[in-house]
Amino acid sequence: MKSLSRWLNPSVWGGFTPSNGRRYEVSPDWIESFYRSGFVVLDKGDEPAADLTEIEHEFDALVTEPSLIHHEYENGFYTAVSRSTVTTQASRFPALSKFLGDRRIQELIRGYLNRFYSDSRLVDTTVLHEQLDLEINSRPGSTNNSKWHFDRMPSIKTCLFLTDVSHEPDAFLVIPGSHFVVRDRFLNSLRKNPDPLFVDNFVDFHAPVTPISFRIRPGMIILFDTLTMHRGGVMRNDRVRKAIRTVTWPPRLSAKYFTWTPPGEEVVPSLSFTASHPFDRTGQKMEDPRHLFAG
Ligand SMILES: O=C(O)CCC(=O)C(=O)O
Ligand SMILES: [Fe+2]
Repeated sequence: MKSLSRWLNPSVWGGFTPSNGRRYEVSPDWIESFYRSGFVVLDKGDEPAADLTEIEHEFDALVTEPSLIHHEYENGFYTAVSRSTVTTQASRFPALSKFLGDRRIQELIRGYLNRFYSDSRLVDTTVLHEQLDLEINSRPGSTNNSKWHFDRMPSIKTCLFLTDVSHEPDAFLVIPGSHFVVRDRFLNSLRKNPDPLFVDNFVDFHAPVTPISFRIRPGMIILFDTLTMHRGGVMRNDRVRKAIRTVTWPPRLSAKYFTWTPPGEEVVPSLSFTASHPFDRTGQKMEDPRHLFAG
């Protein structure tokens, strides 16, 4: 890899944009950078994080909401919420609804997906931010996702960090361009078994790699293609890390999604790795036929 700086396209971003008509242009450069690296960063810079306090209150209400299912891990707590739970109660969750309605983020996701589908109607009808994963880590040690991996359910995740984890040097890491390497492997696996839950997605590298490690400030947003190799950091102390990750599933798992056009310059890293799935898959099954490989 020549230089890391060409992967980074941090864009100063001034808060959520109202969805009521004002037109937002997302620069084609951002989408190109997203396509080539597998992620894009929206950094608020030093601006006061106006909406963040509100979002954190709404986050706290959802993670203690008795009607939702909460999961507790060794070093974390996690609640999955559907988009409609938030948007049908927009008066209870106004700040989260505004975040979900942010035009610039929506255009980035659609612009990105359009690079992988020739029929834009598929992308136009995709439900953006269909699920929200709310996670709290509060103890030192590994989080639930601290090993290098790519996700078995391909998606675009929009991560919004609510608390200051800039003191954690490795709060979140990605390997730029690795999504192109993973796409080929993924497609080969799906051709043998159309169920993505059987893809081996934890990665052991045979040689050192050069990841990007983010210094994460509150309000920072990282969008990433979950086929990009990534991992959460290891918490060094007991300060709280609160993060929202929205999940946008691609419209259809077809070969089209996994075959890519070369980005025009040498941006695909050479990665030598073995993939495995070191956890028990008994009882796991696709709930939704959309997520099965359609060939
Ligand atoms: O930030 C993290 O903990 C990693 C999250 C992750 O692996 C994921 O959301 O797919
Ligand atoms: Fe992941």
